[in-house]
Amino acid sequence: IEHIDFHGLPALSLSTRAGARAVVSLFGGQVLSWTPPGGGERIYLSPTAVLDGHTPIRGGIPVCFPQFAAQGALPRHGFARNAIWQVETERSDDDFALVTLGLRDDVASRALWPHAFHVELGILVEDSRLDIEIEIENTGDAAFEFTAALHTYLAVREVEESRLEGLHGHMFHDMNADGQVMRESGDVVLVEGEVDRIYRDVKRPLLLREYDRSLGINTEGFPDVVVWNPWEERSAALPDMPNDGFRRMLCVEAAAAVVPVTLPAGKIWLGRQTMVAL
Ligand code: TA6
Repeated sequence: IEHIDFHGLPALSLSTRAGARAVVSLFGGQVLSWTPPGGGERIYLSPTAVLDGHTPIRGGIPVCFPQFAAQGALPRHGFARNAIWQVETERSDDDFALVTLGLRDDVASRALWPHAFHVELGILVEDSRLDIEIEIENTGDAAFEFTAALHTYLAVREVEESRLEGLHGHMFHDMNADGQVMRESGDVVLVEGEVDRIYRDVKRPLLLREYDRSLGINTEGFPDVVVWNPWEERSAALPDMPNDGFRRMLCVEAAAAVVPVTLPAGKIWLGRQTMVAL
């Protein structure tokens, strides 16, 4: 585990003897890169992402908390993605590297959201696996509600040739059609246009298949899966993504988005997303 400067942002580099590596920015508590041993990059980071330490970083794995998207009065996707996280623990061995980052309420967060909390984000690199665990603790004396997501931007060779398996039969809210509820009828989800969907109650593991590699995705605690690709027009309208950026990415996000989580005082909520490069 090394403390590095990533284009001006303080970051941690986690690596193993077998050659796995991940980069995590303290701004946002955001994974920016992950390469399993002997493999290519699995996380999309926009080449035109703004790395000024204020603007949310386009790409990587933004942490959306305490609000997913624009579901409430907070800034889009909450404030955790533009907060500075603290390093809480670092542990490593030849075979694994684990860091935990922490975020607590402060004057700025309380001005937006009047609750006391401690979020602990554990990032583990081991073998061909990247495991992210988020623990949200209510450190105040009254219950609060939140929505959250690990807004994972997966790197793909060519989005139109990628197939996402495991969502067949699931209900989803189509965010491109005013949240209309539909049932997934396909065996695989193919991206051939703008996609912004929240799949509910997903308990099965997912598999993202590409022509020469695959990625297994497992979650715990997060009931929903968000699948997002901005496609041509919206990608071109995003100032921090190249015009053809949408071809190189697919967001498959572990989320608690549809039904807010109510967390009583003193309690901890846990969510986990594990990705395995195949
Ligand atoms: O997770 C999907 C989504 O909520 C989309 O609606 C899309 O706008 C995306 O997130 C990116 O949001 P951002 O605020 O980072 O531009």
